[in-house]
Amino acid sequence: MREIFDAIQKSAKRIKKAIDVKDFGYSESENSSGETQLQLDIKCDMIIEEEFSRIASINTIASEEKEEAMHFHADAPYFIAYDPLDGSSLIDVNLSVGTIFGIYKGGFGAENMVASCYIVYGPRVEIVFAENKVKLYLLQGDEFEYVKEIKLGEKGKLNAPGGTQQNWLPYHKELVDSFFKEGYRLRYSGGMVPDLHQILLKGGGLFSYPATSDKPEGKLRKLFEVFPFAYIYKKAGGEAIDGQNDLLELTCKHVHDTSPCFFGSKYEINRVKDVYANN
Ligand code: AFP
Repeated sequence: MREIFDAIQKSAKRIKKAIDVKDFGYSESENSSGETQLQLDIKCDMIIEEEFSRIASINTIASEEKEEAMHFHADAPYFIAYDPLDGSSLIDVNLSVGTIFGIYKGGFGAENMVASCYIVYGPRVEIVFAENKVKLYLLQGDEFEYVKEIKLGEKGKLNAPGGTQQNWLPYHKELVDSFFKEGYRLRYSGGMVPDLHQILLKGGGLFSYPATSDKPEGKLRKLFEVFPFAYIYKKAGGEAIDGQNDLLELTCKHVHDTSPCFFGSKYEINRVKDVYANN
């Protein structure tokens, strides 16, 4: 695991440099989710692929930018799914973006998850790595330094509701509104990494990306986005559900499967469970 964390740190530094250029343009191709790929998305994907290809303990990688998984070492234990540049449509307006990694042992699937990690590229570059504990690291000069362990409170103050309101189910809208009536503040940039990072570091709250009328299975991808953050939130003392079920109990049939998802501290997730159980 140490060599995987080292490869993630090297990737973070290289991706930070790749982001800091004037013009990166769009490529001719689309990714597996049908989105036009930024040349930068492809570049970040290649950086991570290159760093991981040097690690003997990695069996297979799957990237949001690649249609199929890529095999490295047949007898090695680790399978890594990653989103090289999540929220890349926010780059041109200079909002924070991130990279997400789900680390699995023996095969992809929530039941095999042994660690997860994300990088935030904002005013500062930070890494959050969760194995048994959730640890925050900050890039200082050319090295990442350990900052602290992250723990969620029982209840927070922030509400980050994803998806287009027009397509929310009525009871979901009532749920979101009820948090605002209770004094919760809206915090939503449209980047999963900074939005969930903010809730984690401010001690709690709720991030939701529900089933909507146009996307009944949600938007966010299980292996690259949903499972990694579920692992981190649970290890930090919070919870992560699809409305009813623990996200880490869901199965995943295809590399690019999606799921509705809710991440938060215990109080907010219990409220979600109550509403969704009765609808
Ligand atoms: P992009 O990578 O296309 O910018 O999408 C970002 C993202 O997958 C995730 O980072 C956000 O949480 C989510 O989409 C936001 O989606 P909505 O704009 O539909 O709320």
